[in-house]
Amino acid sequence: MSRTAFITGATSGIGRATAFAFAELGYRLLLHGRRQERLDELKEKLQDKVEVYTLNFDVRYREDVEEAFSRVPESWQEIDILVNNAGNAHGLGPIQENDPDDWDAMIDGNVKGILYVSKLVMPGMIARRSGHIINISSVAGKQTYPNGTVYCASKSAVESISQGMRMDLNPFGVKVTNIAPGAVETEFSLVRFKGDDKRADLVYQGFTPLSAEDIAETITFVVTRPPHVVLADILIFPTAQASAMLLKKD
Ligand code: NDP
Ligand code: 8X3
Repeated sequence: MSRTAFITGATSGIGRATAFAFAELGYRLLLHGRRQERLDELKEKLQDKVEVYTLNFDVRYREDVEEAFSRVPESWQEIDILVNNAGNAHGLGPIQENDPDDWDAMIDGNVKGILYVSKLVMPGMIARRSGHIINISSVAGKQTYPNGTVYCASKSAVESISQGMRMDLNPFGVKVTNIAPGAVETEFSLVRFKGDDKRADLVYQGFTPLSAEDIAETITFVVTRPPHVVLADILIFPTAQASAMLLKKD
């Protein structure tokens, strides 16, 4: 049977591009998101190539995650590759002015979401003594920037989770890769700025940002290394970027 990959947040951006890239590799795809019409569209587009099963839940709610996963047919529960990608930033501003609802969305979505999903997938990987978990962190997890405190904190937590997971899963031969992108043009900024598309577009003006496909290509490289090789931690920038804050714009 082909290998099975579970991608969270496959309805947009990096997750969606990774679904297409993994279809080229012939993986069976367990694709997740909250926007059902996008999941249906993905299934429609990819199912001629590979088997697709879609899952709709909000990663912030443990019971919903568990309930949705319990309904996944047994044949789909043997997951070889988990891409913990679902996540977003909500708001950009000084911490003293932040909306606490945005904190909840980021801490619950970006941190607890990874834990809840991984908790369900890790036992199978441990039992089979194989598997690969890829956590999508960010440069924001390595360098905090002003006005992004809580998003940065949430991605900093992802960095720690990746390190800890790698150690805890090491006895079982399960690989863990942390990928920390810089600026990637997706719906990320549209979500961060709550639908303000003009403000979102400005983020990517004056330089060539990474595309979702650039990250998908990186993930493809990561999962196609030989069994004895794991890429532990990858920081990937557009050429115009040198740090979380330093971007050479025209
Ligand atoms: P997008 O907004 O394009 O995609 C985010 C995806 O995550 C969507 O599929 C969305 O699906 C899903 N998602 C978000 N929150 C939840 C939730 N609570 N429950 C379930 N699904 C959720 O952004 P990107 O592709 O850019 O983001 C993907 C990952 O990459 C994120 O973790 C982000 O932090 C990280 N990243 C992005 C960078 C960038 O510059 N774009 C740079 C560094 C890291 P739906 O709305 O259908 O649920
Ligand atoms: C997304 C990149 O720099 O906007 O994680 O935080 S950044």
